[in-house]
Amino acid sequence: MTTDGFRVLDVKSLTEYIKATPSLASKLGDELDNLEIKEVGDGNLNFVYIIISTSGSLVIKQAVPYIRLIGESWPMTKERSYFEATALKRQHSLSPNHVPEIYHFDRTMSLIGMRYIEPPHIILRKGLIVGVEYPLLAEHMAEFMANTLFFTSLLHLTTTQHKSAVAEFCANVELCRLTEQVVFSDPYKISEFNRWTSPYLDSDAESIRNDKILKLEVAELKSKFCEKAQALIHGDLHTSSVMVTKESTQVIDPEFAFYGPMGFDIGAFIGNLFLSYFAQDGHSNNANNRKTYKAWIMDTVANTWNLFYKKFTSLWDIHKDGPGEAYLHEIYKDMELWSLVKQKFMLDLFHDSLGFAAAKMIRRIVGVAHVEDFESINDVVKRADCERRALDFAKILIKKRRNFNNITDVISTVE
Ligand code: ADP
Ligand code: SR1
Ligand code: MG
Ligand code: MG
Repeated sequence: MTTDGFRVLDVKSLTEYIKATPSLASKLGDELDNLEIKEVGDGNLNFVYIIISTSGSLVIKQAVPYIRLIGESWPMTKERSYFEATALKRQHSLSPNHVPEIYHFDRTMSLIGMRYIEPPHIILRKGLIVGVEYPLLAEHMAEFMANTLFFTSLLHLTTTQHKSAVAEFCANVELCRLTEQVVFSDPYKISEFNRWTSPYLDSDAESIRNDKILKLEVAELKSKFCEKAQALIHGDLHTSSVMVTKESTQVIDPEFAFYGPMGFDIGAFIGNLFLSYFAQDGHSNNANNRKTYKAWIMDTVANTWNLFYKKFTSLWDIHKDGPGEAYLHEIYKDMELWSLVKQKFMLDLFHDSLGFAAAKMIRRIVGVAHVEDFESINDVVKRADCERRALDFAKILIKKRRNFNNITDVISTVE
């Protein structure tokens, strides 16, 4: 027990905790004698337990005061749990079909109780590695992003509402600083935390550190990440933050949430689909060359952006004379001007999304935290080839992003 009342729970103490917490016990039908408890945390930061009784189930997620992937040598505030709980509640209210319900939050214990997203749901990244198609993924992710980003932005909020929400999430400083470091800084300098498929990518990593134009573009993206409080973003929307079946899509793990640039979420998701695309050649074999699957991934990238565009602009149209203070109806009601405003906003957002997508790709290949898409390719030469192609594409994407006017042109470049 620490002086602040926090203690790390284990299977035994978790049972006692649940017994003493009516909001959790009731989700298990108050059948607490033979609980099945399993720690399943495979993420980088926290501990996650699945708890099943004869009449119910739930998930408990507890933050510890360090980064699990690294260990106690890299301390990290456990207050991240507060921001995760607050964001989960807000996102669940805005996109109830795609965000699990929260049952309980204990700030002292940095502990969240939430819905168990039951099998056959699996982590999307794992489905992409084995080559499963998810026909509704793009539609669902577009809906999640359109709802959570539109309704928390100045397109829907007054500046007073927006400022107070920005202020609350401003305190998620340590998690933002972690992203600033591992996404926008470390990959571009020598850092003890960086790693890559060495020696095959040694010169690729070095050329990233020496690429002046690339570093100029990354500085612009970093400044947007730090300064553009556009909407409540998830902040870590990669393919391991999404659980799926063919019919259902659930977004988890928003502990990095804060008011930041919308393109950071769209880019994280699309960038991780690109990573999966480039990893496919490492998973192909004689029985399946993954060609059809790669085409499906590219369709999903295109559909995600196009459906997001449609849903987001349609929310904007519906609420054009609502409380949002960014573009007051009185000033922008002229049809031609209204159309120009939307076109410009969406094109800027598209370019931001492409830039962030590329930055997120680069960090996963030469930074501290890698992705299973590549790590599970056992043949290192093959893996390095896949990673190099992904890096080369990401560099083009960052540098040339403003030349793209639509997602089809981006996909032609990938292919
Ligand atoms: P971290 O913040 O450490 O990355 P995550 O929230 O991503 O933790 O959770 C880690 C793992 O726990 C996920 O990959 C998933 O397998 C499992 N998990 C997390 N939340 C749930 C949930 N609500 N239902 C089912 N499994 C979950
Ligand atoms: C030490 S960096 C750990 C990474 O894992 C999280 O999921 C975030 O992506 C973070 O950058
Ligand atoms: Mg996670
Ligand atoms: Mg997390």
